[in-house]
Amino acid sequence: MSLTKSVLEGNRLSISRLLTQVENDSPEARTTLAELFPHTGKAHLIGVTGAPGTGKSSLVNQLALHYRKSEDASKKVAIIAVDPSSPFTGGAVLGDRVRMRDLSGDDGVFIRSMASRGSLGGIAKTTASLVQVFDAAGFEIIIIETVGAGQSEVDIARLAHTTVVVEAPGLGDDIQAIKAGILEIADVLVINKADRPGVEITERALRSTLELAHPTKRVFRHHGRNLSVADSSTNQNDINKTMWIPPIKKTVATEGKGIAELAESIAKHAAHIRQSGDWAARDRARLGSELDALIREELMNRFLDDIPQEKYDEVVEKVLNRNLSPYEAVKFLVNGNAPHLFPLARQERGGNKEK
Ligand SMILES: Nc1nc2c(ncn2[C@@H]2O[C@H](COP(=O)(O)OP(=O)(O)OP(=O)(O)O)[C@@H](O)[C@H]2O)c(=O)[nH]1
Ligand SMILES: [Mg+2]
Repeated sequence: MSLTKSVLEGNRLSISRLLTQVENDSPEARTTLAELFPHTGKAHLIGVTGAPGTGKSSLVNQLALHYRKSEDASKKVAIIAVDPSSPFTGGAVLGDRVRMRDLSGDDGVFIRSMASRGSLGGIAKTTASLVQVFDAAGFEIIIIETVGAGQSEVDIARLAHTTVVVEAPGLGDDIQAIKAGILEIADVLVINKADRPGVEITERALRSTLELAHPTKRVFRHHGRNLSVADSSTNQNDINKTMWIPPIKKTVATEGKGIAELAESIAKHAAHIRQSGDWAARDRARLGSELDALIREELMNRFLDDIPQEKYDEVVEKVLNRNLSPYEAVKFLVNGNAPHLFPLARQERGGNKEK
C-alpha cells in the first residue's frame, strides 16, 4: 500500500515514518505531502504559547486527556511540541514524561516533539507540514505548543484557529507575555498554576492590559452611542455576535482543575470564528504565510544556484571593506547593477554607452 493511503487511514507507523521524512525535508516527503494536501483543512488548530515553564505542556496534556475522555471521545488529538527543550526550565522534560504516562497506549493521541534545531523559518515550515500530515490522517484537533520567547515562535501559534496564551502567577510585576507582546494574539488567556499565590494580582494586571491592548476592548459606536465593550448597559448579545472578548481562565494543570472550562472556551471560540468568517480568514492568512515562506526559499535557492561562489565571496569582501553597501551589493548580485564597482560586469553587459 502506498504511504499516502496508509497515512489517510491513520496508520500510526506510516504517520511516524512520514513525520521523520518531513523533518528531514526529503523529496519523498514532498510527494506524499502533495498527495495528502487535498485531504486537509478539516482540523481545528489550537496554538498554545506562553513564557517558559508556565505549564504549557502540562496543560496541553490535560486538554488532550479531556478531549479523549469527554463526550468527544471520537475526536483524535495530535500534539506538536515545538522547542520542547527550553533552556530556562527543566520542566518540559517532566511535562513530556507526564504526557507519555497518561496518554500512552491511546491510539487517538499522537505526540510529536520537535527539537528547535535549524532556523526559525525551518521550524515554521516543518510545523506547517506536520500539521498537514495530522490533518490528512484524520486528527480533528491539532495542538501546537510553542514557547512564547521569540517572534517566530509566537507567529507559529498565532496562525492557529484558536490561540491560547498561558500565564502563571509570580512572574513578577511585568507579566512576561506583555513584554513579549503576545497578549494581543490571545483568543483565550489562561492563568495556570492558580494554586500559587498572586493569582489575583496576575488577573488584575491581565485584565487592565487586555482593555488597553485588545482591539475589541476599544470604545466603539453602537446604535449611535459611544460604548465600551465592558459597558454592561448594552446588549451584550448584539456585540458578542461580531466581537470576541478573550476570556481569562484559571487552571491548575497538575491537578486537572479548570480544564473542562478551558476546553469550553476553546470550543466557543471555534464556533464564534466559524460564524464570523474569521476561521476562513485565518486559514487564508496561514496558507498565505506558508506560501510566502516557500517562495522565499525557492527564490533564494535559485539565486544561490545561479551565482558562482567566488563572485558571491568577492561581493561579500567588498561589503566588508566598505567598498559596497549591502543595498548596492544586492542590486549587483540580483540585477548585475553596480557598474562603477565592477568594470568587468559593465563590459560583459555591453555597457560604456555614456562614455
Ligand atoms: N504548582 C503548579 N505547578 C505546575 C502547574 N502546571 C505545571 N506545573 C509545573 O510547572 C513545571 C513546568 O511545567 P511544564 O508543563 O513543563 O511547562 P512548560 O510551559 O511546558 O515549560 P517549557 O516547555 O519549558 O516552556 C513542571 O514542574 C510542572 O509540574 C500548576 O498548575 N501548578
Ligand atoms: Mg513545554
